[in-house]
Formats: sequence, C-alpha cells, structure tokens
Amino acid sequence: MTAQPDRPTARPSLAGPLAHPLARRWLLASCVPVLLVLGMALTVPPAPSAATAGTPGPADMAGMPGMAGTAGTAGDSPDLAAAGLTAERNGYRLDLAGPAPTPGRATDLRFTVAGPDGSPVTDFAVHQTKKLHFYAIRSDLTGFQHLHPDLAEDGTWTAAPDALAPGSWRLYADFVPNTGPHAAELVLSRTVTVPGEAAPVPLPAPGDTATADGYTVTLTARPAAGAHRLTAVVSRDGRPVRDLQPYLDAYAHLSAFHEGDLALAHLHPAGTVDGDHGGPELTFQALFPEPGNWRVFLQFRTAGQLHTAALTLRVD
Ligand SMILES: [Cu+2]
Repeated sequence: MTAQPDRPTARPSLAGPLAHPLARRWLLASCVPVLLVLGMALTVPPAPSAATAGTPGPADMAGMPGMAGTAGTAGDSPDLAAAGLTAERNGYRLDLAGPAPTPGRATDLRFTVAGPDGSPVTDFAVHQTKKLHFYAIRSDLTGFQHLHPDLAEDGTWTAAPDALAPGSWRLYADFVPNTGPHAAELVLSRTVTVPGEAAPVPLPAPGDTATADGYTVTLTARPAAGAHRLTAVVSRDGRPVRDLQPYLDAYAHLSAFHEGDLALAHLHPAGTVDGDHGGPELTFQALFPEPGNWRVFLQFRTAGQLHTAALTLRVD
C-alpha cells in the first residue's frame, strides 16, 4: 500500500497547482480525474451475511438512508480535498440518498450537492460539455464507471450505473458551481458499501499497454510524480488509429485512481479537437500528486462507440 500520511514537502501540493488559474483551466477543459484512494486497501471487507440493502456499511454512518458514507480517513486535509477524497469542500457537500445499491442489479443512485447555504445546488456550470461528471470505483480499483447523471429541478441528481458488485465503492461528483468565471472545479466523494460477499481482485501488474474492443493503447512516455507529460499511441491490428472522434471536448479522457487511497487525478489532453480524425498520438498533461500504482482508464470514441482501456501505471 502506498498511503503516505507524512508526505515529503517537495511533493507538489494539489492545492497549489489546482488553485492556479491556468491549471484550473486545464482541469476544466479536461475531465480526466485520477483517483487517489486513501485508507481503502485492496481487500474489500466482507460484508456481514446479514447485511441487506439499506443497511449502512461500517464506514457509512453519515445519516443518509441506506448509504452515504463519509470520506473515511480523508479528514480535512487540503491535499485530500483537492484529490477528491472529501465529501465537503469550499462549503459544498455531497449527500447521497438511498436506497443502497442492490448487489448484482443496476440501481439508480441519487444524490445532491448542498451549497454554502445548505440547500441543494441547482445551477452548475458546464465543463467538459457536462454539468457534472460522476465516477464510481471499487476499493480494489475495479468496476470503473464514468457517468453523466440527470439533474432534477430540485437539485437531485440521478445516476444510472451498471450493477455494482459487493464491496466498498467510492462515488465522486466532479462539477463547477455556476457562481462566476472564477468558480473552482470541485470533486467531492463518499463511499458506499454494496452488501454481499466481496471478492477482491488483485491489481494487475504495471504495464505500458492496454486493450479495448480491438484497440491497443501503448504508453510512450511514463510520467513521474508531479506535473509531467504522459503520451500514448492508439493502434488497431498493428496500424495507427487516426479516426478518433471527440469525446467531452477531447480525443481521449483519462481518469486515474491511486492504489490505496483512491485519490483522483486530472489529466488533460494536449492539442485541439477538430473533427473525427484524432490519433494516433495522444498527449496529456499529467499531475500525479504522489508515487505509487495508479489505475488509469483511458476512454476514447470511434464510429460512435466509446471504448475504455485500463492499465496499471507505476509512478516513481
Ligand atoms: Cu464526464
């Protein structure tokens, strides 16, 4: 595990770079979170056999019906808040509403974002073509889902994820309150326990190649911790792919989650989008705030189909 309570001071602060207007702009232009997971080991605690939907998990005692966990060990550290590991930040709070997800069956997830006045926020700025980006991942870094929920007039969001396997999941909401040109992007998260017998999946070994739907993504530059470039090429049957279509204002979307603490990182694709001929090279500005193993999910679109390739990236 790579949780590091005492981080070296030389390690780039998340709060610093994210607070910078340019950095914020690239974050807004991206939708490429890397999730750092604190205190959530690969082992998924087995749920008590008596647990049923509606029974809060051990870490989920926030008073929400059936679900709604706290941010666990995230506490109020600015770094953890910036990495999306807290349920509250800058006066905004993520509240989950029940019922708890039913294991093995698709269950709509409802939630609100409470604003500084305590009432649900209904006005969100569009970033990366959406008002809110929602991610779900299990504590063993499996089951990644990236969704764009629907917003009701009363501020209730409804996400419709695929069925969630038993275990501890972290759910992230990534949004910008529509409070003006200087509004900061926020990533808030909570955990939810899906009852049942959890079967943790070992993290795949680090590598440079991922495949999805016949496509191969190969990393050509592996970033170190801090702000660096990550480059990749997309190929199919050994040939470079040049027909990537725009997806969320980019030719690819990267989400990365850190083994152990589930921190979320943002990676912004460099270059502009112009028609359905992206690729084969993809370049990202990568900010991996800490070393360790990161599970990277690269999403791209061809012929109207979205593909998701995943690999484990070792960041030194
Ligand atoms: Cu999104």
